[in-house]
Amino acid sequence: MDIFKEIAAAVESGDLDLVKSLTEKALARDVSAEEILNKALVSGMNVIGEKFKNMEVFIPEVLVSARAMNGGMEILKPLLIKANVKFKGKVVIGTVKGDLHDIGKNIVAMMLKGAGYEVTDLGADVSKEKFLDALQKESADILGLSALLTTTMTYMKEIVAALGSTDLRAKVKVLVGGAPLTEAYARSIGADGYAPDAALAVDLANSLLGKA
Ligand code: B1M
Repeated sequence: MDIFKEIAAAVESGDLDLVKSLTEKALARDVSAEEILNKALVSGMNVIGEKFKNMEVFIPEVLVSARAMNGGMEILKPLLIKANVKFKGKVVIGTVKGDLHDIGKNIVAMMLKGAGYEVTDLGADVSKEKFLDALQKESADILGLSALLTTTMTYMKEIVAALGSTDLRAKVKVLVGGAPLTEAYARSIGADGYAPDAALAVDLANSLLGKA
């Protein structure tokens, strides 16, 4: 098996130590960080994303694979930054103000990273001011909003409205999700898209930015 397939398989099986050691091994063989990212880490995570979509694996497996992929990413990150590797796009994500539920949002953030996005995760209980600051600072392409409570999902409307009053709105696509949300609700608040789960959030991000 070539080293890319070995790393991808280790991501799939969620073996963090193996992902890290194989990533180091590939770098020692002068394989570029970009190739390891795309042909191994992202490719392994894509397989998990597809399996999750098809209900062949479930949230615990996705989390374990994402953690393993992140282990490899941590090793590659300084090299990717140095090499000025192009990410697919920049995402600012968070759970909205008043809401502490962050498990689903964390999965979405990890899957987006796994798919080649640069992700700034603002955590939970995030105000509109904090989202707008981060979008400006990061020159982000996508704003990802998560909410798990019927009482906090309404705050998304305020965030989209606040964004709409700035020049940023022309560039930033708004992607929303969380158990109480629906496509119709997303449309009613002026979001660009709604995803019911993390794998579909990646598909939607790709289609909003016109990426493969
Ligand atoms: Co709370 N809680 N909780 N809770 N909690 C729910 C959401 C609830 C449905 C339970 C219930 O009553 N049956 C209910 C909400 C009811 C409602 O609003 N109608 C509820 C409540 C009421 C509360 C409190 C108010 C309870 C209290 O204190 N009286 C309180 C509120 C605290 C607050 O936020 N201010 C509270 C607290 C908590 C804990 C802190 C104990 C804990 C959260 C821990 C944490 O997240 N760090 C917790 C938990 C764990 C839950 C349940 C059990 C599980 C939520 C979860 O993590 N699901 C939940 C009941 C349930 O759902 N069965 C419940 C797994 C996760 C992977 O799924 O988050 O849906 P989910 O994410 C999915 C998709 O939605 C989507 O992709 C993810 C992965 O596939 N998605 C996105 C999510 N974000 C996305 C963003 C996207 C795209 C897709 O684009 C950006």
